[in-house]
Amino acid sequence: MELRIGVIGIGAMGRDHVDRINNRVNGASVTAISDINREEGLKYGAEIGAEFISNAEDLIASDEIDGVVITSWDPTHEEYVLEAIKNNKYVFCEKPLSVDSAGCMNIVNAEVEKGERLVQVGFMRRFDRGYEDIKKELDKGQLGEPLLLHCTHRNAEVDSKYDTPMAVENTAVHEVDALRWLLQEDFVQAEVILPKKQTTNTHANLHDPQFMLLQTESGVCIDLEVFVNCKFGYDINCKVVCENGEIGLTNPTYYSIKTENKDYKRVPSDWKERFIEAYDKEFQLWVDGIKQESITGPSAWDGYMASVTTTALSLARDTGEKTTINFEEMPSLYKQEQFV
Ligand code: ISE
Repeated sequence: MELRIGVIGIGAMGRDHVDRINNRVNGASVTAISDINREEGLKYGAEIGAEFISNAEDLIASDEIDGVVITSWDPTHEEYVLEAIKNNKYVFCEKPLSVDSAGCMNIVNAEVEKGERLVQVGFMRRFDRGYEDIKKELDKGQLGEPLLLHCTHRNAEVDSKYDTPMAVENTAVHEVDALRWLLQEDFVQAEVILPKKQTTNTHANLHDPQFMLLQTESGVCIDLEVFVNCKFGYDINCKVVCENGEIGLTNPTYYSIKTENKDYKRVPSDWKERFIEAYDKEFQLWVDGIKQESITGPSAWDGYMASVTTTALSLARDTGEKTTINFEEMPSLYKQEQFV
């Protein structure tokens, strides 16, 4: 049976997910969409053969929808996810699950009250072949205990709406989730250094680059450079220094060009290119999970833990001090698949 998916929010990310659900993921297609821009929604709906439902709550409640994808404006995520849970609908929500930790906790509580997982959060890095392979190697144990991680998250450039807090909330949040999953540990301390020397390619509301430090429960130290106007491409690096060796990501490239005494390799232009396979895999897992009535991808609890960590990073940046990360106890609903 082909699942009927409704997508709320048809900006760039929403359309990207519509394309993958309709063309690359098996077993589902987008049959309805909703967006605050009625004219765009009607036009796009006609283009992809999906019904346009102007009210997102009506889309969520519809008997003709088996799963909901939320790619709308961040402040609307919490309300739509809660609505989906109320209507017993499986829901895939792009990060952030909510704009704050209290909002994420509302979702955790609603799911716990239902007694089953309905929510998957869009942390796609866990599905990237590079991170998966690093995790497998670390789990084998031959490299010994991880001690330090050196990471970079570089975007070629950002627009003038991207400001200083977004470096944590929109960008570093990916490392926050992926590294917690990789190390199978929670973070306990955060610090942010705003280097005095900034790139001239930034603007008044954005401090760029930023340097972030996290420490896990067992004492693993992570440094993360977030540099969102690096100019040369989308460059994601993660090196794990262990007792008996080092393991790191390479940018997936499928060819190199040799010319004029140089050897060129492509650097991806953005996250949609760099993580295309990871996005496809996360959606296939979600669709298969709906069919099997068992959602196993990143959970509402993972969304909450990412939020408490980014909140601490933001506070650390604003105060210039090391900040302790505090979190609630994990409900048993999430225990069996913790860090899978
Ligand atoms: C963007 O929102 C994303 O989610 C990308 O993965 C990230 O690399 C980028 O920095 C964010 O702005």
